[in-house]
Amino acid sequence: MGKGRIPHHTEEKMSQATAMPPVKMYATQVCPYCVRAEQLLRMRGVTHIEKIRVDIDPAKLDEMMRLTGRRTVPQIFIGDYYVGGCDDLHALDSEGRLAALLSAPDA
Ligand SMILES: N[C@@H](CCC(=O)N[C@@H](CS)C(=O)NCC(=O)O)C(=O)O
Repeated sequence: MGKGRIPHHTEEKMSQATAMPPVKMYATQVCPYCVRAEQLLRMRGVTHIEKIRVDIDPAKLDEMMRLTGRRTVPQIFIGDYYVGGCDDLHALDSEGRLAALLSAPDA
């Protein structure tokens, strides 16, 4: 690392913090749909996903069901915007609306 440079991972977090709303995903450890959703988010430039593990925290499962009315994972939020699950995320992307959401300062 060059003199005066900040570590790469810190730069990533900072650039996302200024350019993107936070991305939150309710998930379980074994979950192919969560992996698929995460892959798409990464492809669209998301460097940090706050993962909330509903399989190890029943209170978080309750919270997820209260907020979304659903019990499957993933359940994804971009800022305050509720996206839905993996299929919903892909649909949003196909409609060309995901990039706009990710670039909104406060979705
Ligand atoms: N159509 C949903 C499917 C999600 C799904 O089936 N997730 C699995 C885990 S990968 C799940 O939550 N299964 C538990 C259940 O169906 O109750 C999506 O796109 O998110």
